Amino acid sequence: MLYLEVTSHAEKVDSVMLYITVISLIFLIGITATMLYFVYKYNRKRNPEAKNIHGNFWLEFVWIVIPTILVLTMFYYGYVGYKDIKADPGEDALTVRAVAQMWKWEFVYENGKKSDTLYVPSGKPVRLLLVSLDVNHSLYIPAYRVKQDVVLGTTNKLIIYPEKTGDYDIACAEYCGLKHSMMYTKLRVVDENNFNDWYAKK
Ligand SMILES: [Cu+2]
Repeated sequence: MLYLEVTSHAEKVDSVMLYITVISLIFLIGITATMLYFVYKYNRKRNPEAKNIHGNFWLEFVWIVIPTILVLTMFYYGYVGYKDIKADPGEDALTVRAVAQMWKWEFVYENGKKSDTLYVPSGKPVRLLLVSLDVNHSLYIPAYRVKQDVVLGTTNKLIIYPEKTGDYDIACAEYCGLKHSMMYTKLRVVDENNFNDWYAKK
């Protein structure tokens, strides 16, 4: 790929993106070429009299079946990626409540620990429970290719699988007022020992 992917989910999302872009490009070039060819072939000088065509079963069959199959494959790959961030990872996952409010994030852990940075251990799934205290927000981690709305009155779920250690941006991706564009924080992925030390500290 063109740039480094930090999770296998990000890799999948980028592949789907590439797949859809390539199919769209092939159609763009094909349709434009056909259109130009028809403009040339059927202009008034060459074809002074218009002919009516009433139908062509096989042509219609092909242009319905091929796009349907292509769109279904796009849907399938999208669905596989969607399952990653929605299917519950089970007992050994770390659960963190992500609390959004104008214009900051707070992360609350199972032992009561609170942080404005999202600390997570690498190699362990994290179940984020997203809640809002005021208006709608959206938790967006560009490097992970995940984004989920944080809706007032509901608890939305987002599953992430941190792999490579490092710092990654977390942004708010739903316009939520004056300082929306400053509603940034970090996802900090550390190895398990470092995480346990941090987690145990008051
Ligand atoms: Cu926001």
